[in-house]
Amino acid sequence: MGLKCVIFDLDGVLVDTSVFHAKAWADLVRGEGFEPPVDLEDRVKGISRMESLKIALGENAAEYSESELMALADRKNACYLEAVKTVKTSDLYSGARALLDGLRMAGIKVALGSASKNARAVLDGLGITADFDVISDGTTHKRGKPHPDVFLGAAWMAGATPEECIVVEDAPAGITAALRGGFVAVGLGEQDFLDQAHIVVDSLQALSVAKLQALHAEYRVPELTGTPALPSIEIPRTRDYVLAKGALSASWENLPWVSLQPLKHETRPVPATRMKMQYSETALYVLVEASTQTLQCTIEEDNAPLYKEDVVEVFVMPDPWQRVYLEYEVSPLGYDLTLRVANHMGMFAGYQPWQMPEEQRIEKQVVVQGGPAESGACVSGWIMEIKIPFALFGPVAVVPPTAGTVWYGNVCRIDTEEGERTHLAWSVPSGESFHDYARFGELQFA
Ligand code: B16
Ligand code: MG
Repeated sequence: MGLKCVIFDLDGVLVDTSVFHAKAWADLVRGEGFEPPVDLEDRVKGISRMESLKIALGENAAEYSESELMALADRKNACYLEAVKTVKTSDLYSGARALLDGLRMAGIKVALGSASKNARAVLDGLGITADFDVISDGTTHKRGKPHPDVFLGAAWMAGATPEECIVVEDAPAGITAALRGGFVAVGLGEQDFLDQAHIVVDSLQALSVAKLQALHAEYRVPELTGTPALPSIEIPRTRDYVLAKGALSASWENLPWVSLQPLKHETRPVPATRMKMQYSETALYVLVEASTQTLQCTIEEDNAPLYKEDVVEVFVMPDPWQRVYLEYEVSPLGYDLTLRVANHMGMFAGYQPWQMPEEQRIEKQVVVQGGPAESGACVSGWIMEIKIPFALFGPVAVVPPTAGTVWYGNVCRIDTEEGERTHLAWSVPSGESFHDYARFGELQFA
């Protein structure tokens, strides 16, 4: 399967309009009597207009109503559009013209994947609108990066799957979006800033059609071919309830099960494992049914390394930008471990115990089926139901989520039989670690 389409980000990849965005935001914020963050330009790259405004205002955003914020965004946009009027053909980055021509001659589609609602005005100024087979931008997709929407839309319009495309991006949020969508991601800029990318180059001049084809062949993820890039689960709303010992809530009954898959290196028979989710005004509920033959669970205390034995692990990451997520582990005996993980693409700030006041505590119940709840016992499986209060995420997300909110997460499991460990996940990571948050699935609150 060859390279069918190259998707270019706009601001910072084809032209240096990032400075226009940053200046317009800084002028606006100073006009309001505040000082913008020093790293404003980097932080708004690829981020949608309203999210960028909140970054520019910082905690001062709380002083404004929604309609006032909209008015501020409109004012910034008017200034930005004034600046964009000056964009001309000679502003096109070096190497762009040759690359666009080369792709055209090679029959590879050229797409734009920009979060900007003003992308067409910029392309027109640069005189390159006709070079694009497909334009996917902020006018066609509401959610900006790090959501993969604009890239998935570009691939779809180009008649290609994500695995047949390459994304070229200058912003960390854009690289995350590309990886989330299952694309090969080429970073344009500095290695340290874009370390998530498959490869980073410092100029478009370093890219040619042959080089892009070689990168695509090297980094595309063959096992994703023909499958949706990332799973998503629609989480229905239910009334709030307290877990009842030994009895499951009737609200689970009509919800469909979703299966966990083995990680790609598994060769042994895979124990059937499935899960469901629902949410209330106050909490996310997760139900997991895990079949097994024998239990491996010698640890009999909370906050211990449960992942060394049979375990179910639930990951919840409300906001990919925060790079902080919940990891909650439960053993078949009902012992648990609650961790707050700060992870920037494999750079961990340790695994910190999540110290919770009472109202943030995760409720759980575990039932072993077909045998006694003890390590070494022959059983048929175990069921775990948990209730994760949204209050837990207060510091890292807007809570509670409401209809339309999208968070990210995963449900994983390790099962041990005769000393061999089998790893399963709802959203299969690209490597062996469950901490591949760029490949967490979408939790869609209905
Ligand atoms: P607008 P890209 C992004 O474009 C910019 O990098 C980002 O700074 C801007 O806030 C966003 O577009 C929305 O732009 O206000 O013009 O709709 O990098 O995805 O091409
Ligand atoms: Mg950009």
